[in-house]
Amino acid sequence: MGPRILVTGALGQIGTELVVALEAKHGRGSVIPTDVREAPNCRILDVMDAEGIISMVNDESVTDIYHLAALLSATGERNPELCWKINVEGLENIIAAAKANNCRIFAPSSIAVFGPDCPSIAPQVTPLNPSTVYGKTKVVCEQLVMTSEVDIRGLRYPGLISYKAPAGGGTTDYAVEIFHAALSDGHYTCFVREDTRLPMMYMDDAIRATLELMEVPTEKLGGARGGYNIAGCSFTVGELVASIERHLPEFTCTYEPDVRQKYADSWPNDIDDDVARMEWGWNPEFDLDGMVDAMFAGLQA
Ligand code: NAD
Ligand code: AKB
Repeated sequence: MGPRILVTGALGQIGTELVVALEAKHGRGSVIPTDVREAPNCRILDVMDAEGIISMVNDESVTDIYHLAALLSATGERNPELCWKINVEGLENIIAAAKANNCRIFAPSSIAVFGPDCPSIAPQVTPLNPSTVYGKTKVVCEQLVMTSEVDIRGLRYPGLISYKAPAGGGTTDYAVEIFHAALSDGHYTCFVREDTRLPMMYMDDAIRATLELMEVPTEKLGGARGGYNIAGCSFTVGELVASIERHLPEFTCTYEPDVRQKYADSWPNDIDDDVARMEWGWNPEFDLDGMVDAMFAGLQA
């Protein structure tokens, strides 16, 4: 018997690509995509519905849960109570169902766990004092991962860049929106300053990291299991614009920072991912230009 894989939040930016990758790896019938929103080939599952999760896990003999349902930073700051409920209580509900059925869980964390007191290159182990509610929920989720008796693993994803699904209400969304605006209008008005530097990653690297982490035998994973730092490429918006101009020399970008500038400023510039590299061989493939080339190839195809 192969795995039976439940994916929550499957219609989001990551789920759209992770479901396809899991189906390619384990077979189409092995994956059960779910979301609170309706869509073809996706079952309705609200992660606030504790009983509903237990029933689905039981009825479908689920062995692995990829728990992607969450509210991201910008949406979360607008709805702090809902963000806490969906992110923290949602994970608690998933853990309860997994415990009763001996399932493994993948529960992603974020660079949002770091706060303004973090060094500009974030170490794996450092005080976690985020200033956003979203970041606080991710710190609590990492603690839940480490204190539950279930096999749960997490990655501190950087801002993820992809073309197959829109970004889901985060601060790093500008690095996705800019490509669509560049191709449709030749211009983008960016909501953070030109010199804003954040850790980012192309989606293919993020999906590969996720699949690789879930392959590692439990005994090989250390204290970073709740959220391994993984680095992709780190760049300023100005550097991103320059890379886009290699494809579109006429492209222009202007800057009108809004409240999301504050969240971006509270996060580190880059990530030290030595622990992930040493413990399970993490190695990113996409640098800034490689990511930009892949985005243009994907969007123009
Ligand atoms: P997203 O916002 O694109 O997708 C989240 C999905 O969850 C949506 O399809 C939404 O409909 C669904 N959802 C919301 N409330 C729900 C509920 N109550 N029950 C079930 N589903 C619900 O998010 P994403 O970018 O795919 O992120 C997935 C995970 O990865 C989240 O935990 C996020 O914090 C983390 N992460 C993402 C990024 C990134 O840049 N995308 C970076 C760091 C961490
Ligand atoms: C966001 O900007 O909220 C997300 C994240 C880095 O967690 N992309």
